[in-house]
Amino acid sequence: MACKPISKFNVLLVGGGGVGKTSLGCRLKTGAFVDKDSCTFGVDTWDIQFQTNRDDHIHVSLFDFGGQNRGGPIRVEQYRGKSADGAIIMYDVLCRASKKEVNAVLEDCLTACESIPIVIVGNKVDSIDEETKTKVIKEWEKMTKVGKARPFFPMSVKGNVGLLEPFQYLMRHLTGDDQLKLIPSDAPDFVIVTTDMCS
Ligand SMILES: Nc1nc2c(ncn2[C@@H]2O[C@H](COP(=O)(O)OP(=O)(O)OP(=O)(O)O)[C@@H](O)[C@H]2O)c(=O)[nH]1
Ligand SMILES: [Mg+2]
Repeated sequence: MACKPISKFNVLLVGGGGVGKTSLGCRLKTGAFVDKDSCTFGVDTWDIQFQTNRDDHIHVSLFDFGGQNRGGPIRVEQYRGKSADGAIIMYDVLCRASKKEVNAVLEDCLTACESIPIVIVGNKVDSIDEETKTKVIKEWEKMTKVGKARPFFPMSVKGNVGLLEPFQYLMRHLTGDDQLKLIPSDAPDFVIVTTDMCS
């Protein structure tokens, strides 16, 4: 059966060290959550196919940057080199230092790729209670209203919660289709279709 052509987008996945970026790439690609630290050196690429409600797929090259290295001009050049269509800035809701880094990372992204859509993800919400989670969301909503932040999405890679939302936001923006939905696969632990059926 003929498949519709696949839209392809490049997305930066950036933020401090240990916030869960590689865990997200791995979860989306394989369905697995690996509960151990393994620091990324340089940048890894995760090629992921998202199934959509339009009966097609969207291919995302997700560039997972190690967060241990400093930002600045080299980082900006590296971001620029990826011809990014969008970016996800991740922090760890338990780690103040990683939250503080968000602004600097946002600036680097904007310097490298001026007009791309950018979202912020607060990962590891499995480690906080509902009340704290609501507070975190409200804080970001306030900042977004006064133009000091970008859309915010809570996530738990470990708990498989909120993985699709930031991508759906970016893909809606990039395709201009605000009805677009990314569809989770039926398998309970797999959120994404990763087959290459249309390639
Ligand atoms: N509790 C909890 N732990 C998580 C979650 N996501 C990732 N982790 C853990 O956080 C640690 C760091 O995860 P990584 O994915 O390696 O973090 P990273 O952002 O890629 O780190 P760098 O490569 O150093 O930039 C690992 O021990 C993960 O198992 C989550 O949603 N909840
Ligand atoms: Mg990593």
